[in-house]
Amino acid sequence: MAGIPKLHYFSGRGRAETTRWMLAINQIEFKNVAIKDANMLAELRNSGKLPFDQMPLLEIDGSNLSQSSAMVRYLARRGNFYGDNNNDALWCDMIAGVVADFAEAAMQAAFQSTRQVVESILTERFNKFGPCFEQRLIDNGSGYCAGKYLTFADVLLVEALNSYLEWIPNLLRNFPQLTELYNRIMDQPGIVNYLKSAERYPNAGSDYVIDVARVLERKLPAHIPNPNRFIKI
Ligand SMILES: N[C@@H](CCC(=O)N[C@@H](CS)C(=O)NCC(=O)O)C(=O)O
Repeated sequence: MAGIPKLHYFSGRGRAETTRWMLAINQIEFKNVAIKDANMLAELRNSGKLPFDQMPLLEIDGSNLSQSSAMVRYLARRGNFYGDNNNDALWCDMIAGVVADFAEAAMQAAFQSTRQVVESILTERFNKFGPCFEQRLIDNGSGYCAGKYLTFADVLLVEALNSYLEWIPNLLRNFPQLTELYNRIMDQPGIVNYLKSAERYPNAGSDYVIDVARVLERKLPAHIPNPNRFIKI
């Protein structure tokens, strides 16, 4: 028996969050394993479970999965969230690619110096990509990004929008198709349950940034006091 899937990562959303949403849409129960310091990371590195020496790590179905994009696609195939044919799959992959570009700014938000900086970066990214996402939904005509049904592309897009909305709540006011998609995905039972569960981390703040620096023994952004505190000398 493989047991309940385990997701090893820092104590936050970061690059593990898309996998959590894909576990959620599949209604697969899972546990976060929070890596809290350099010793825990060293132990994980020595376990032989990280083929590329990176987190996140997803232990599922007796395998150790690396690379969040591979985890997402594994879970998309497992739950039939990859469309009906090659063309749907191509659109899923194209949208997953652009959503990764779009989502990066929200993932980096906690590392920025002020709220104004974050809002200005996110607004610029949304102004670039938001109209393309809206147009894609109009062109596809099914209410979803790719093919006729819900796919992992929809889940990734809504996960990214959810992060943006935490900073800019009225972001979607002139985007009716995106709003409809957003509400539809947010109403999925697995997503509803995940978002109110103990496995959902809050929007990252400076605590998360400090956590990451402590685990990786890296420099903090200059605006955080004592930025070299975790560097070994
Ligand atoms: N493309 C990878 C990126 C993985 C990645 O950069 N992981 C970072 C933490 S977010 C890491 O493990 N850094 C430590 C290291 O590379 O030594 C993914 O999405 O899984």
